[in-house]
Amino acid sequence: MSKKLLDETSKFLSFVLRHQPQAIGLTLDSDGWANIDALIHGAARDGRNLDRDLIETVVASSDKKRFAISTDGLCIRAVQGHSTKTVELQFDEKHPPQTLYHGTATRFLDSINEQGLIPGSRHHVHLSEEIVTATSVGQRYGSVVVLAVAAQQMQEGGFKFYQAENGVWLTDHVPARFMTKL
Ligand code: HQG
Repeated sequence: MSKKLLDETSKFLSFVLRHQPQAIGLTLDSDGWANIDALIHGAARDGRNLDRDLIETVVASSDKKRFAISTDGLCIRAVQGHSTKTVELQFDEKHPPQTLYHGTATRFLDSINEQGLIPGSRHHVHLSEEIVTATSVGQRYGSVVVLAVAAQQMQEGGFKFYQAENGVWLTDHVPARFMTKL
């Protein structure tokens, strides 16, 4: 299987499992699970040739472990990053490390200083444990800046933190007073 096919399929799975399942007539349950046969069927209607082997290879090789297959093997979901309103993943609250990082573009800084970090179209603000990860996330939007977030201090102040299966940290909002520019 070529890397190109795996990358394209990963992007397609992110699109339908996080954002627009309806684009291929797919239904996700409130925990984000989609039936794999229905996914293959819906993708075929869209002219996309998915099969179980390809899906499993994408799940196993995803650099960020974006997807999970259910223990009975019947369903697949994205483990974080959703914008679709029909899904509400249940995350357990967790104690974050002292500092987490968020990579963004310099052109967003004025707005971030005003409003803090907000989820945008996704359900949460995404934070990383590693500066290098935050840097590559921010680079997607242009000239990158990494913000250090005083996560423990936030939690002591009543803010909630969650961690997705793939290690990405999630919170609802980061007020500007908890952030320092690196
Ligand atoms: C910015 C990738 C203006 C925010 C990554 C970001 C991540 C503001 C953008 C995951 C703002 C939202 C998520 C404010 C936040 N004013 N801009 N007040 N507050 N922003 O893509 O964190 O490869 O929704 O800084 O690894 O970039 O898709 O979030 O630049 O985990 O698996 O608004 O996506 O994962 O962008 O990335 P996004 P993100 P995948």
